[in-house]
Order: sequence, then structure tokens, then C-alpha cells
Amino acid sequence: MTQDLRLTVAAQLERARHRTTLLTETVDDADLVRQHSPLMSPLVWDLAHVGNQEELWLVRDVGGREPVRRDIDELYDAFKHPRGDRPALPLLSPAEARAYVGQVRDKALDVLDRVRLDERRLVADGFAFGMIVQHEQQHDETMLATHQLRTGPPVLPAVAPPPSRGPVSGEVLIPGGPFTMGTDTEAWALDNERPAHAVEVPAFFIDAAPVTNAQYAQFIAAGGYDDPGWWSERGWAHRQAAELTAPLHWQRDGDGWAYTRFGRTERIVPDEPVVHVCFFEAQAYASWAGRRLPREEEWEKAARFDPATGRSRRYPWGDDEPEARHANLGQRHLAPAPVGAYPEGVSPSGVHQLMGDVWEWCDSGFLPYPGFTVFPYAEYSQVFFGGDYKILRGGSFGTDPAAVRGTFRNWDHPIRRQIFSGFRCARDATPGDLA
Ligand code: AVJ
Ligand code: FE
Repeated sequence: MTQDLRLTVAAQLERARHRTTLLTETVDDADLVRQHSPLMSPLVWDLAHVGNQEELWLVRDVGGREPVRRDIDELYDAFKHPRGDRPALPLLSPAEARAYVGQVRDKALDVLDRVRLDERRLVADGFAFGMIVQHEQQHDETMLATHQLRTGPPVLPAVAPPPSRGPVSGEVLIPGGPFTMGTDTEAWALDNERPAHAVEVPAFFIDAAPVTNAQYAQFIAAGGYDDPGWWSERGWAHRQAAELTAPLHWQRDGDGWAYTRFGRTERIVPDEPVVHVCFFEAQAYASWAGRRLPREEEWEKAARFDPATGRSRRYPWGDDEPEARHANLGQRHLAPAPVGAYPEGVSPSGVHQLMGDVWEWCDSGFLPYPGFTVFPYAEYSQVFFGGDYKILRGGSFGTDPAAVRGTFRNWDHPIRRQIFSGFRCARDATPGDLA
């Protein structure tokens, strides 16, 4: 068991590093140090920051070893310098950053060989290693978003996502009653996913699939961006100030739309989930459609609750780890897959594509669950609770399976849309629906 776990951890660290390497070796040094958007760090900052977190947790804390570099912690502390200021810092050069992350990794693997995995809660079930694997994969998704914002010819390999295996439309009724939200048993779950607790969720309807480009284009064509009636007050103010007229990266193409993705321009694919919309756009679409966004507990119940057993599953399809047949995760494809592409990933209630493709905005703020305790550090979750954030669930095509679960909680400001964010709609069930 222990040896198995060590091998699993080593393989996961290796997979994350393989991805980091792909994202940082496909552009030249000038591209690595450039800031492609004020919202994003230079790629070389993410690279060294990934190494620095690994050094802080695995080399120094778990391993009790001497620092690899004692002089750079402050440069790579995300709380010390906002993203927009990072290009001006005396950062490690690309060559220095690569050497640094390599040295840290060698030491971390040595620590992995020697550490007793059951000695401290921090290392039980390999948690600290899993946290660092997830951290690197999270920054890899951030770096993928930076790639999407950079200009120039394509550099990343793009394998087309699988086709739809059949139409999926309409909505699904999720019965009212309690379900278990969050987890006590998921070994690498982060503190904000804990503890497991019962939540009473009244019956509701949720879309069987995420909202597609074709559906979203109808909202635009119907004048949705010009009618404040569909928008919240704050949403409309933002729509005006930011001059939103369509999802990020969309451009007019004759009577239709095209988008540029990772350097390739093509017509929008009608039955692909819409991506690169902010919370306010998602909310406006939902009210135009006579619907609303799901609340976080509704999303999780639709994804995990099995009405036959009353149990909450790890994933919509069951308890098995994600495989390519279940969901569009892990940057295998550089786009969401069309609706209907993953019949094997469907939830017990018949909801498709909850995991992968696009992060789904929920109409909930980021708050601790009852009984929350910080573990292992307050700056992952706690400092963000109650801030100006909305929850996103399910992961995107750019999220690694190691960095998402049925219980995983992501959050961002409601105006953000450089992330791979989409949504699906929901509505209350009325007594008539249940009769
Ligand atoms: C959980 C995705 C909001 O990227 O800001 C990375 C994850 N925390 N480094 C982020 C994270 C520290 C975080 N999100
Ligand atoms: Fe980080």
C-alpha cells in the first residue's frame, strides 16, 4: 500500500511536470517573460512559483531540509505582488527558473522516498504531495489561459474533441430532500471541500447539458446585451463599463461568429458549450431564458446524488477515477466537446458533462461549510471566504483529473472570463411539476 502510494505520487508529480514543460517550452524566452494580459502573470513567474510552493511544502516542511533558495520566497508569494506587478520584479530568468524547479523536484522525490507517510496528518495518504500535484496542475490551467491570451501562431498540439454521440437537450428533475455535500473520505480533497454534511435541497430542474454556442448566439441575436432587463444591476454596470457584446475571443464573421482559440481562428461550433463568459453574462442569459443559475449545492447534488441508494458518488459516473471516456479533462483537447460527447460520464439523474469541458458558474458565493477548519494553510481558502467571488464547479477541458472532483470548489470574481468558464441553467420545481 505505502509503496503503491509512493509510485502513484511520483507518477502524478511527473505528469504535472510534463504538462508544465509543454506549456513553457513551446514559447520562446521573450514570450515567457512577457505579460500577455494584466490579469495574468508572465509564464516564467508561474513556473518558478510552482517550484517555490513545492520547496516550501515538500522540501522544507515535510522533508525538514535546508532551503534550495532562501532568497526568492517573497518574489513568488502570490499575496505580496499582484499579477500586474510581477513582470517588473527581479524574477528568475527562464533558464534559472527551469534549473530551480528541477533542483526542487529532485529533492522532493528524495523526500518522497524517505518520508513515513503516516507520521503527520500533513503527509497521511500522501496529502501534502497531492496538494502540490494539484497546485502545479492549477497553475498549468492558469498558464493554458495565458496561452489563450497570447497572440501569434499556434504552438500547442490540438487534437479535436470527440463528436457528439447523440442529442442531449432539455432538463432533468432532481428530487427534493437531503444529500451529503462535501467529503470526509476523499484523500486529496482540499480544506474547503470538508467536512461532509447533510444539506436539504428542494426539488429543482437542471439542464441536461451546458448552454451551447448556438443557444448563446440566440441570446445575442435577440438583443440580450442591449436590454438591461435581463441583467442584474451590477451586471449591467459591468456590461456597460467593459463594453461586453459577446463572449471573450468571439468576433463577427459575416452573419455569424468566429473565435480565435490558441492561435487558430474558426467559426464557432454550434453544439459546443459556450466558454469565456463571466458570471454576469451567464446570469443574464439565464434570466432571458426564463431560468436561473444553479446554486452550488444544487450543482453538487445533480452531479453526485444517486437516488437509488441515497449516496453521494465521487463523480457523476460513479466512484472510479476519471478516464478519457468519462469527461473532457486534462488538456487532451483544446476546446470543450460538443454536447452529447460523453454518454459514459452521465450522472444517475441523467445530467451530462458536469465534469470537464467548461467550469460552470453557480449562483453562490465562496463560503466555508459548517465545521470547516483550515488545513494546512489559511491562504488557500480561508482568506477568500466571503469575498467578491462566485463558485465554479466541474472543471474544464484544461483541468487535470488530479485537480478536480465531484466535491471540488473553484471560485473567481464574477467579472472574470479569461478562465474556461461556461454554465448551465436551472429552475425551481413547482408543486405542479411534482404531481
Ligand atoms: C482555486 C483556482 C482559485 O489559481 O487562484 C493556486 C488555486 N491557489 N495557487 C487560483 C491556487 C494558490 C486558485 N483557485
Ligand atoms: Fe499558486
